Amino acid sequence: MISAERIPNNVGLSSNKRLQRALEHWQPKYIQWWKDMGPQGFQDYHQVYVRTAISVDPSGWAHFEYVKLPEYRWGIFLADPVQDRRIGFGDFAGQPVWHEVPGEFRNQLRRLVVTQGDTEPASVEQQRWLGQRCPSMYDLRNLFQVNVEEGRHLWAMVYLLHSYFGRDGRDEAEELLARQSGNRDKPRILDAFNEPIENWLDFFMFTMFTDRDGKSQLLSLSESSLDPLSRTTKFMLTEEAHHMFVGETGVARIVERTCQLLKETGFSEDVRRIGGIDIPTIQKFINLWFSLSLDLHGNEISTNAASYFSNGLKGRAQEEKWEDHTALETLYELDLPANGGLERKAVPMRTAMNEVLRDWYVGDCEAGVQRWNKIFERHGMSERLRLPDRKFNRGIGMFSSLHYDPSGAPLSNEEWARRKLEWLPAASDREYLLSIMDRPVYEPGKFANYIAPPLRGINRQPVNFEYVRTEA
Ligand code: BYC
Repeated sequence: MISAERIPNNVGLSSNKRLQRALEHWQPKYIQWWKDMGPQGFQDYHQVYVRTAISVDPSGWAHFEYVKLPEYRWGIFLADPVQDRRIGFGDFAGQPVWHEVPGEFRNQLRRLVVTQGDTEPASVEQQRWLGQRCPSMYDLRNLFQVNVEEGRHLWAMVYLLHSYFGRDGRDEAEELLARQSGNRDKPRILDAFNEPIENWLDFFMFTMFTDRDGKSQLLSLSESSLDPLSRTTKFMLTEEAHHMFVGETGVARIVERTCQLLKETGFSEDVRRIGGIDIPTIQKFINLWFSLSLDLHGNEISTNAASYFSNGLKGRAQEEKWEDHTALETLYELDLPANGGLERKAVPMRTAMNEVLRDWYVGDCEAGVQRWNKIFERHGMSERLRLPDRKFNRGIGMFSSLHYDPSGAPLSNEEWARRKLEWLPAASDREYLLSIMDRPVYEPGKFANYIAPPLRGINRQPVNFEYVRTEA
């Protein structure tokens, strides 16, 4: 039986019979999906020290407790309403925001909500074996925190589908549990969410780069004229920050440990021989996940993106920072492939909205990479990590049929085929990573050899706190 107590919410669930009925039908399927496709081996006997939002105020928000994963209280939260909120961009700028879905934009909005919703369970599916290879109990707990919150983000999108999109919405909510990451017949919608995440370097890069796409897409959806969508995504953003923290600090701790290992051996050893992760491998995983996540922003020139903007469905990240909110007269300059080279062209700003968001995204990623490079500086080392050129390894957009190296130099098909594993993970790199991760570290306060401990624990607990415990 669905009750507001089991499902913390600020959407008036206890008085909304229609939503209760819809969730009564959907929730058991969700729990079944979570058990089948969620963290493998940690469903029945483990309690995890997680943050569970029990209300939106700061005390409810920072509530930590031990929970068995299937008993996590997935809730439905919206950010506080803004009085007299007005549409901030596009053709209807200045008009009051919508509290219901306008019929003419129903399909477009549903598509956006479904695409967003699809990524959430996909990521849980991708990560479901990682607990068996964790580098520490601290990391295990962080993985599960990310997983339950992605689950909650699915709930958020399902809330929108059930509440605002009628029968179609209910069908889409079921489909969100039917598609499966990497499944040949019923794959997840966006490509990056069909890639396996089998080792912890993949996981940290995913939470650094792909969750950051989550941030840029949620920022742009939080500008939406559809007020419930805006308020839902604003609330999701508060959780996204922790996911990127997990990714950024995870890679930082690997870099730190690699530097330590190199130093200990007087820079004379191949770091792999002493169980560390070498810098070229770290760089390859940056190249992979950054390029996959660039693809998630869609085509450089997109009539879909233009019409999302015109209709006020999806804005730019931090739309208030832009001066012209109609973007009707403005142009956007970008390099397009032409005659075997590149040509700088100006296109109508509205058609370039995916690229505008990608700009924001690249800047945000760049800042993170610079923070990693500070670790080398601190160790007095000259090595540096870098983002590959935007044209590198693209599967979506104008550069997807062309090849470039990480510095952006064009390559023939043959050169690309011959050299791509210099820049992207090879099967042997993955085998090596699995070999150093094959034994999980479950002892509190202990860390795998390839990663440094974090600077501090979660919620002011010590690093050696028992973040995951087995039921007596
Ligand atoms: N893979 O005009 P375009 C997150 C398709 S991550 C496969 O650019 P549009 C999270 C596209 O469907 C954030 N196909 O497309 C992170 C279209 O197909 P059709 C997720 C792709 O519609 C970590 C065609 O190409 N949020 O939250 O503007 C863990 C034309 O392209 C891809 C959102 O995605 C791709 N990568 O699509 C957990 C926000 N890219 O119709 C969670 C909602 C494009 O021609 N979605 N196509 O058959 C959107 O805003 C937009 O749908 C897109 C771009 C940004 C995805």
